[in-house]
This record gives sequence, C-alpha cells and structure tokens, in this order.
Amino acid sequence: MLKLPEDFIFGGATAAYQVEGATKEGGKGAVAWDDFLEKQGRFSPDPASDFYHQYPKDIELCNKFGINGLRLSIAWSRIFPEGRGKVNQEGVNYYHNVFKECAKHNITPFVTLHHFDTPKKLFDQGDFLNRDTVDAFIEYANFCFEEFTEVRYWSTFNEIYPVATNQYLLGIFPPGIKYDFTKIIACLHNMMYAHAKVVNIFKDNSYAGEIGVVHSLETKYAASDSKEDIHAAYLDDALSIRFLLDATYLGYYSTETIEALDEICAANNATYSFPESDLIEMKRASNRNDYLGINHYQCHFVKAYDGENDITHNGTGEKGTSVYKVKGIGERIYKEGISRTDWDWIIYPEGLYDLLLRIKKDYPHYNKIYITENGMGYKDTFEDGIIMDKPRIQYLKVYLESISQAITSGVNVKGYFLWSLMDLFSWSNGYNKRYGLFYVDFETQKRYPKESAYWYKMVSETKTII
Ligand code: BGP
Repeated sequence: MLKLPEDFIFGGATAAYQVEGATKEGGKGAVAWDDFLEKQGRFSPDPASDFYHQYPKDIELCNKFGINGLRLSIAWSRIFPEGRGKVNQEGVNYYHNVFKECAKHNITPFVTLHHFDTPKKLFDQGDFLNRDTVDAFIEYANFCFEEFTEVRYWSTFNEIYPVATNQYLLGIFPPGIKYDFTKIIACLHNMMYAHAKVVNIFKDNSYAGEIGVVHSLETKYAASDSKEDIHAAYLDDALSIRFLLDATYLGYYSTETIEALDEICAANNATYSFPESDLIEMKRASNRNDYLGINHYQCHFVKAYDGENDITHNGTGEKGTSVYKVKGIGERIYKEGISRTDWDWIIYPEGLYDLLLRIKKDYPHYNKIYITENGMGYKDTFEDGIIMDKPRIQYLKVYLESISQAITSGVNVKGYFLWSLMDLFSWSNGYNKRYGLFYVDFETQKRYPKESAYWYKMVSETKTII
C-alpha cells in the first residue's frame, strides 16, 4: 500500500461561481456568465450549492472528514461589482467571515483570485484581450493582498488555457467564439503577463504568504509511433502545456514553443506578438513563484489531422459524443482498452506521473506542487441518503497512487485538492455531472457524505492509499 507524507494537505476544491449561488445577493456585480446561461436556458447558476449561506456547515464537514485545506475563489464582482472603483463592503465582510470559519476548524484556505468570472463590465470590453482588464486585475489583486491578511496561499488564475480555449476555440464559455487562434494566443499571453505582474507586486511588497498559479495540464501522447502523430502530440502539448510552463518558469517562450505557435498560426490564419516589455516583467517573476497548482483530470492521445476545425463538446454525459479535430494541431482520439468517463474524459493516471516528472526535469526551480483539482464526474445515485460511488473511489485511488509514486521519484508534491468538496454547478454540464465528496440535494440544500467521503477520511487519517 502506498503512502503520502505526514504533512500532506488533503483538501477539497471549489470555485465561487460554482458553489456560492446568490448571484444577485450581497451587492454582487454581474458576470458574463449570468446572461450567457440565461440565454442558453439549459441551467442556472442559482442556487448552486448555496455556499454563500451554507459555508459554516460545509467548513464543519471538512473538519469532520479529515479535510485540512479548502480551495476556494473570491468572486471579483463581490468585491468590485464594476470590476474596479467602488468597493462592496458586504462582499469583503463575507470573505472575512468565510476565512474566520476556516480558522475556527483548522482548515487552511487556498484562495484563487480569478476562477472564470471576470466582472461583466470588464468582460464586455474584451475581457483579457483588453489590457485594461489586466490593469483592473492588478488593482483587485493588490486590494485583496492588503485586505485579507489572514490568507497565506494565493493563486492568481485558475486555468488560463481553458479560459482561452473555452472562450475562443470551443465556444462553450462566453463570449462563445470558435476557432479564433489570434484571440486564443492573445488571451493566453495577456493572462500570463497579468500573473507575472501580480507575482512581482506580491514579492516587491513582501506580503506574507505564498503565491502561485493554477494551470490545467493534461498530458499529451502520440496516438501511434508514426512521425505525423508524434508531431501532432507535440503541437497540442506546445500550446496547452509548454506555453504556460515557459511563461511561468522561464519568463519567455522557448524555441520549441514559438516554432509550434508559428505552425498553428499558419494553418489557422492567426497572428501574435509579445511586447519586449512584457517579457522583461515575466522574466522577473519566473523565479518568484512559490508553487505551481496543477489541475489534472485526464490525458489525450493525439493523431495527425489535416481537415477543417471540428469540435463537439460532450456536455451531456452521453458517452462517445465528443469530437476534437483541430486544424494545424491534430485529432484527439480514444484508445482501445483505456477507460473513460461518461463525458469522455480518459482515465490514465500514468499521465499525471509523467507530467510531474517532466516538470521536475524541464523546470527544476518549480519549488513545489499542489494538485489543485482532480476528481471524477459521475452520475451518482441517491438511495435513502446512501450514495455508493465505488468508481469514484477507484479513480481517486489510482491518481493518488501516481502522486505517491512521483513523490518517491523526487517530485515535491505537498498536497491534493479533490474536485470537488461537495456537488456543485458545472459550467457546461449543469447539475448532473457530480464530483462531490458530499452529495447535495439542490432543492433542500442538504448534504450527504458519499462512500468516497468516508474513504477519503481514512486516507487522510492514515496517509495510506487503501
Ligand atoms: C476545471 C475547472 C473547474 C471545474 C472542473 C470540472 O477545468 O477549474 O471549475 O469545472 O474543471 O469540469 P467540468 O465541470 O466541466 O466537468
């Protein structure tokens, strides 16, 4: 049986918009998602898990189930309803109360400043394609560092690559644009630049605590040994992994990254430019990240593809409906004998092990790593308050084992935040894709521990992956 270190954090992960609900309460300003979801008419972000009102209950549950870290995000528009300018004191007080509750139960909060929810006013002016948003984000971050001195762990952004691609490649996040690589690259770079600026401010002002960024990193493998498939996997990797890690840890884009970008841009009629002054700022930040947060759920097998762009997102849980073929990159395929979830997410824990080892090798000054999200979306069934979720336990077990093996191989992983603490609202899947350790009856807002919650408690108490 594999072990995890004594000081390992066993956390639960959430995000403001996915758990709080109360989107129009407490002086909160609008975000682009409010209108986008209303227009789609598939599901509403209210009540979500009603964390806005239920947080004392949820934080107490953490404590009862051996969870000693809570990953959460601050809703920018609760603090600055218009994105910048006037502060909403009610929002500020709310987060102080949440942190107070965490302290009461010995739970360490890991706080993300931006988890997909730019205030609408800034979003409508171009979101991170507009450098004004970068300036507003810096003001907001600075405000939080000054105000929430009880917080010790900060992350600037959650998942820059999915922000860029869900907004401008898949079109499943507002503003719902597809296949626009000029926008994708500008968004990736501007957010990485904003991250660097904020890290530099944090360090220059010697704020107490630690700062990092949370990247979604899903390992890419070639679908076969052919030269073409190996190249397709390299291109997919360059845009979704190497670009971000170069920006974070080198402060510039390596030759491999630039060559891949040029090839992708040529195929998609796209352009990019990275101002020299941005790279100077990024270089200064590249040695100052205290940690890297990794969200990892799956990996991809990539095969060469020369057709037109063709993407269908499986947002229903109907297995086999997902299509991902991208011009100038490749096609993501399923592999015989490798299982996947109903949402077509490939379960392949070796992918996490390989990723962790690669980071250690390619970016040796990464400092330390937290797995900030990992978990299994599943259609849980509820019978008289009993939720048996064996497939989830199996999923968590194999991924925790790969983390333990990576630690044995010398990677400094300090904690794990299971996505998600309780069932919550999923951006493009609504409420039937459940991830929680705690089942939420969304009508009554009652919480019920699943079988996995008892299992996780045991692992956290014994540090043994049973
Ligand atoms: C990550 C996001 C989370 C969460 C999770 C599961 O990308 O950071 O916010 O949504 O993925 O994704 P989904 O809800 O699409 O299954």
